[in-house]
Amino acid sequence: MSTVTSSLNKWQKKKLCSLFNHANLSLLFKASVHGYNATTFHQKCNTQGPTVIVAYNRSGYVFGAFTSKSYAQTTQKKAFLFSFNDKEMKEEPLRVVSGNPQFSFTDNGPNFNSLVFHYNNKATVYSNPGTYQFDPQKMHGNDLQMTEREVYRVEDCGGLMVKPWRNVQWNSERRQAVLSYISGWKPSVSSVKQARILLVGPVGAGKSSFFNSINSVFKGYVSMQANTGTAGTSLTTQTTLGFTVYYIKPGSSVSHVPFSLCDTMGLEDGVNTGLDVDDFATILKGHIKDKYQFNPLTPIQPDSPHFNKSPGLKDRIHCVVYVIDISKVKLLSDKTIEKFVAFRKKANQQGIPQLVLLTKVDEACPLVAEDLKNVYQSHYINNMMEEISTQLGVSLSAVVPVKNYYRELEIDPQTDILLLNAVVQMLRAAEGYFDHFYNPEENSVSV
Ligand SMILES: Nc1nc2c(ncn2[C@@H]2O[C@H](COP(=O)(O)OP(=O)(O)O)[C@@H](O)[C@H]2O)c(=O)[nH]1
Ligand SMILES: [Mg+2]
Repeated sequence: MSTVTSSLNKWQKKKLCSLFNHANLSLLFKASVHGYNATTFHQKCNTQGPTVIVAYNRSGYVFGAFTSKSYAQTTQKKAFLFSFNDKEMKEEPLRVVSGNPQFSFTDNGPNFNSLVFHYNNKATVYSNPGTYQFDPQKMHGNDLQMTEREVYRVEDCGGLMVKPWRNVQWNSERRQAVLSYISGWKPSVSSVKQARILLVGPVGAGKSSFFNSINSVFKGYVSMQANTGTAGTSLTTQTTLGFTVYYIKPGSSVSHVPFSLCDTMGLEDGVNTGLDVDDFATILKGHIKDKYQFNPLTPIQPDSPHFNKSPGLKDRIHCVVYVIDISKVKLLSDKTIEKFVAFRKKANQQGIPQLVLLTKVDEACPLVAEDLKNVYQSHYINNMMEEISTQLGVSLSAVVPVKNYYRELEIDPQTDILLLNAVVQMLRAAEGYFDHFYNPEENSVSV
């Protein structure tokens, strides 16, 4: 049997693998061997789990698309497009157009609305940017004639380390102990009853789900108080543009837990979209009141009824948490990173401690999906935590992974423990703010 070999050169393979944390790419289909034939294509590729399709054109572009589930599977997939070009190695060696899966599967083959790689049994692609807003020039140089097309199965996440690199006690005693610790925690400043924790991150990162999850841990049952879902679905403006302060009341108690979670609109990277850096700074200082609706075109004005003119220490943000989907760490655009860095600068100026919360660890690594206790043994999770720590310039100790409740009906001790550990880190960070930046004698913040 002849071996079908990949047309990717070493550099191209490395670039591509970096998107999948050095997963193995196993070649399933190659047009020059199997033909530009839809029947063979479907036979070889339809039920292969995560795959990446790669097209090569005469102009030297290598471009394609990833889907997280089998082509033929109708349940929701994650998908993204990518493109690179040998000639541009120095400038923009790899471009990724991320986004919600806008994918349909037709007789022709996978359609990433609208980039169709297998089209009319010919060596051409159909390209007409639709839901995926790609620039055709950058994607394929407007050259739709393919010299080759391949499909690879994306395999594995790097396996497990022998020992976990952070120690977590996964038993129910520990869960109870952490719950009691948090419930009994108090800010060291008497005028503040609750640490105010701000959640910021791209739409769909899991900010609202994180609040729901923490609320569920304290309630003792899964509660979906905050609306969740990704952009493009039936979200109301209130959910996408609002600033909401959430307080949590444990099921067994009359008083609230000693922290509140502030959910904000998404941090998108376009002009006049997403949370503005000035609005962010205004939130940090405590000027923005609960239920404010952001206007991406203009920052909040001091005459707004939602503008608190003289915020106290209790209204300020005591800890900022950047929420990021862990499987998107490699896909963050330069613009998004720049925005995070601008936010970090503002928070640093005000001496506010910051953490990174990496969500969806279950989705990112199958070994963690199988058993959450593998979270600190997964090479993939470890790599992503290190990567984001470098990208955003935060120490690794400030990066915490979680799995949110998002489809479960019952809480589960392991999920709870990881979530509670994240809260402990947030409270410790907030404590640092009170210790370092608050002068009780002057009753003021010294920044
Ligand atoms: N697998 C998985 N999915 C999650 C997790 N957290 C959130 N999600 C999903 O991601 C979607 C977007 O989350 P959401 O909380 O609305 O994001 P937000 O825009 O940051 O508030 C939700 O509909 C959930 O289905 C997680 O930890 N694991
Ligand atoms: Mg939300």
